[in-house]
Amino acid sequence: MKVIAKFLALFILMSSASVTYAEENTDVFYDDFSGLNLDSSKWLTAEKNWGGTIVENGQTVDYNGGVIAENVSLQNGKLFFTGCGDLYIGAKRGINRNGTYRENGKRCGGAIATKDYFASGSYEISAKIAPELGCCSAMWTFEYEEDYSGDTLKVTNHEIDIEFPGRDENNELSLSHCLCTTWVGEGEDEHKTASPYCKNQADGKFHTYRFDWHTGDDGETKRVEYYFDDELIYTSYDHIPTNAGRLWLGLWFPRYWAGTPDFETTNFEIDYVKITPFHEKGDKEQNESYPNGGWRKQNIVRGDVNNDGSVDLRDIIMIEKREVNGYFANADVNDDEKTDSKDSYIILKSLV
Ligand SMILES: [Ca+2]
Ligand SMILES: [Ca+2]
Ligand SMILES: [Ca+2]
Repeated sequence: MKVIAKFLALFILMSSASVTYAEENTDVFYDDFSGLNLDSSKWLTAEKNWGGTIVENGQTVDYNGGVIAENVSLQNGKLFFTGCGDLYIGAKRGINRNGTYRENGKRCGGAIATKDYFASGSYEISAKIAPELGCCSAMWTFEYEEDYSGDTLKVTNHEIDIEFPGRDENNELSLSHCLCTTWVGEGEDEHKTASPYCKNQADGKFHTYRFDWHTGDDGETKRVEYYFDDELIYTSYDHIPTNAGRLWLGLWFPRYWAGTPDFETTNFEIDYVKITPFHEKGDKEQNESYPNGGWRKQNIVRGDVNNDGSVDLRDIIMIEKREVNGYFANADVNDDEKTDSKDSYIILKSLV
């Protein structure tokens, strides 16, 4: 009984602390990724494939295995995007562009996006990028429209990117450089990419990635300023988006410009995300053509092993009795492709 009373006291303390915080920050989006699961009131989990095709054994196939919900997990207050490389032989299966599952999980990553749309503002992400070449650690805003009213299809693509790896002075792949791109469309003359030097970002430490997006206002020129660890590394004044977009975070496998993923798995980790809107006059409403496509319909609920909608002791007992069956991803809360007492312990901790 003493232990329960202690847990109860701790629980009350924690709940009252979070209420105070929420009241002070009505306009700011913030998530520090505590708990076992993504906050589904804030985030969508992507399940889709992009990045082009290659010819393999005479067949045209998608180059990568897309992004899947199984590669998105929360542990110890961090959000993990797992990337499965060419040497991966585990149980996960990637997804093709046509929605079918692949034979293996190679070149398969994970991605999420905010449910809400944001325009001008300061976007700050504390992250530890994947230290491997062959995959891309990415943070980006995105708004996409297709207009069929004229003779030719007109695509609007308002986007701001932070992508690793970048390119060094000799055009070699580099994790000490970052691709910073601003977009308003998909044409060659509708985006601008720079690859500034930003010190070694694959040093195994968390760094703060921030961009201040100005859509234009009295005394504010349209521009995007990129700050890493509070140091200005680049400013773009060209092709600056104005339409509100979703903020995406993820790890994926580009076909030609990131290198070869000759590893089993790697991780892109996020500690927190904070968006502080500026509400500048240049902000425009979003008008996305496909806002509801490409998301995981039924979320994986980590810890809810028996899939009854709640995480409790019954779920822990199922793991201890090795009865996880069809809900493997729900039970494998630490994403090590095993279900054992390590998972039960994490779930137990989450209940107090
Ligand atoms: Ca955190
Ligand atoms: Ca349950
Ligand atoms: Ca596990």
